[in-house]
Amino acid sequence: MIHEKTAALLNEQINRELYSAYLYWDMSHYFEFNGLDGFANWYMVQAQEERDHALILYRYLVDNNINVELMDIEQPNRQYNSILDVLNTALHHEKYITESIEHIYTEAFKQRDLRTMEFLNWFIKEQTEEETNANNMISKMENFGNDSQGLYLLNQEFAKRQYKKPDFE
Ligand code: OFO
Repeated sequence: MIHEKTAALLNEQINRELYSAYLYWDMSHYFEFNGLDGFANWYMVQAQEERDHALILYRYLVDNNINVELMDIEQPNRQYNSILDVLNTALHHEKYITESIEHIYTEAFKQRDLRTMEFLNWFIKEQTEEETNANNMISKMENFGNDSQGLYLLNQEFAKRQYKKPDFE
């Protein structure tokens, strides 16, 4: 039995994941408009993954007979002043999402809700990957992105990212 407080937090997390999708879609658009189609691809794939995260949460709640409420999705902030500004915003956002997941886990733990704790383990692992990816993007940009040739190569690298369904069982 999922406690109503935990259910409400999971419901809110659907919205946070959809906002993540919206945020990365907006970042993709920023790069599209600045001639960096590889970066744009990387963030569009990320947006697709975030939508999947929302769907995984949705399915968990519905399968546990919880009535889901889909909420308004906030408009993302579009005022980026550099590539690094976008990449740092992404890292900052992922840290916020990690805290949010950990908060839900803590609530589930308080309620002795082993099922939800087990469910959230996947998200906890995923957040490590999300933060690592965001950190790597920043390091690569700082190390190699300062001249046009380096930026060109990074753009080519990021163009290779392909969407794949999450390995959630
Ligand atoms: Fe859903 O992990 Fe990023 O936000």
